[in-house]
Amino acid sequence: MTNTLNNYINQNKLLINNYISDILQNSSSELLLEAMRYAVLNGGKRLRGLLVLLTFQAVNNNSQENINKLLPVIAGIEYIHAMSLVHDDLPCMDNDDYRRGKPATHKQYNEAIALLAGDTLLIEGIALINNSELENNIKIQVLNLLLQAIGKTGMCAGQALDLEYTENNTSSTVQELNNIHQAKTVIFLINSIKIGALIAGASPVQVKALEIYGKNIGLAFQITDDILDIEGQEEILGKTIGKDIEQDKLTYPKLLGLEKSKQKAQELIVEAKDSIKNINIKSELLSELADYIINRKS
Ligand code: GRG
Repeated sequence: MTNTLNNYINQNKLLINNYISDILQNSSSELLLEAMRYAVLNGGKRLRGLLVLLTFQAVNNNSQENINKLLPVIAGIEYIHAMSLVHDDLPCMDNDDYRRGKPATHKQYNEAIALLAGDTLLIEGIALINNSELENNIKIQVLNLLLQAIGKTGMCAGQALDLEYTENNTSSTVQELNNIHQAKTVIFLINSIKIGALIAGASPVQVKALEIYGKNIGLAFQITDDILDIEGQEEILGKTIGKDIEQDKLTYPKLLGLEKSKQKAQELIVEAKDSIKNINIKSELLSELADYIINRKS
């Protein structure tokens, strides 16, 4: 990763984490609050939040102005991402004991509290955006993009398809796998980008190009996730590796092999970077982030 991107990520991750730590307070249940804070503040790359910020700033010519008005949106998105990880780790889902290098929330507390902490993060994530100071007309569009990314056409559907495949172990095609990845992971990444673009007042041409960027980095991100499950180092990745093979998950390496999967991810990143070259935005950091997506170790 370049120094510029590294500094950008570190500085803004700190901003996001401090903000979440400040606002995630007060619940009628101390235990619930503790589990929610554990789930959302226990590490993580903050990729979705950073995509909102990076896109907003790229469209706005790197302006530092108005970052504060984005923070509730970024935090809301990160709450919802964290809740998806908490639920994903539960025994009835992917059944993983570790997340972000620490015991999964249901291991640190118990399954019931983890379930409730996830539910509450989802509710509070939406509430954060609902109570933000965005203009009403923008706010409604932001909420719609978010809900579309996680509901019956998004993450929940993707997770259901994933579980269905694993249970039935039917033979599958790359197209079917792309549909699962698209719903489970990619739409959330695309819509985080679109949310940043929308708040920045991007033109329809810019939004379209950024959407193509998101689709490409999103799929490359998920393919890299599949590759890291085979080649990653557990202590850097922060979660159990080899789960996909153990559970006979449908993945890119399973369908194409490791080398072809890496090649595909690389091609997607080239396409992603090309798509945002000529749309009159400050695209350098978004381009660098695209490279980081496939070179990351965690
Ligand atoms: C949204 C209501 C609602 C329910 C969630 C459990 C579930 C339903 C969905 C699971 C979705 C899931 C876990 C997708 C995997 C996405 C993925 C690759 C996560 C890892 O993301 P990173 O690497 O994580 O950005 P960090 O830890 O860096 O934040």
